[in-house]
Amino acid sequence: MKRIVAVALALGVGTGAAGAGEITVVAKDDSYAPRTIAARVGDTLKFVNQDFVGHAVYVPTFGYGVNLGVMKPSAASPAMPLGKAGTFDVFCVFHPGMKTKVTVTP
Ligand SMILES: [Cu+2]
Repeated sequence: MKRIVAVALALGVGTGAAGAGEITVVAKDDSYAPRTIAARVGDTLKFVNQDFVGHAVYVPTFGYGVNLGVMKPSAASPAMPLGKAGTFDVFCVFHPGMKTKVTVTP
């Protein structure tokens, strides 16, 4: 019985205390919205492109580096799981001004 409770907690089920939410970031007009994101470990980020041009989501920060590839117009990125606490910036390969700052807390 104890083991089942532990698994439920690890999955963020039941208590609402743990992470595991999905946060949607919109790419539109060559910028990300929101520009700052407060997340919890266990949450996932998902990027949605509402622009008429492609965007390419990547994180250059050491230890958090990820490249989600190109999102065509009206497409979405693969989910980006947030596995550890910290702060990093998300950019677009094509548009240097596109940036959102993500802070992940335990
Ligand atoms: Cu872009």
